[in-house]
Amino acid sequence: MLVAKEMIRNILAKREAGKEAQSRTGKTKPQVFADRMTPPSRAVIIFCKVNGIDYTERKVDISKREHLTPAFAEINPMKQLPAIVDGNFKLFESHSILIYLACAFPGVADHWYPADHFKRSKIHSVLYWHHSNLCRAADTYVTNTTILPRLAIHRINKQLMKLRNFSSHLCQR
Ligand SMILES: N[C@@H](CCC(=O)N[C@@H](CS)C(=O)NCC(=O)O)C(=O)O
Repeated sequence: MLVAKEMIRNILAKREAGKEAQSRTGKTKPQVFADRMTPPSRAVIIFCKVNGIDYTERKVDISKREHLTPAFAEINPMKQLPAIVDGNFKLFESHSILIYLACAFPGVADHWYPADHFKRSKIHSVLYWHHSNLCRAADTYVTNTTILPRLAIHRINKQLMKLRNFSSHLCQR
């Protein structure tokens, strides 16, 4: 319990230091286009919060397919979340965004994206591994256990509705 409190205190202190550095250096406030339902959006938001990056969150509701609108395609032509706009600079892909934030914002501690190229390569290897392995495996799991079964139920209900309409039509004859 004490350890947890100490960790929270440290995180809050770093957040404050980050915000202070951002305002002192006049660094712009990035806009984060995200839907918290999606893991890479959460990664970017958590990174901003932990490092005290002052940002504006722009919700793009993936369940309403807002990421497929022409307006969002102006932000990310790949029509995926997350994406950021910092001044007139636009960026998509969560790992690239995390690296950009670590480099561009003054309050981010070196350990997130170390200047030392040996240490930095270790960060790259974990990021690449994450996209090619953990991310893909988690995506397959969610698709098979949540998305596809829901789609299947929706289809079954649609067919049942057709059958019901047809049978009531038969009864009227
Ligand atoms: N590798 C990308 C993955 C982006 C991605 O696939 N985002 C999903 C949400 S988790 C999305 O926008 N899906 C909507 C679509 O592809 O139509 C990243 O890390 O940013």
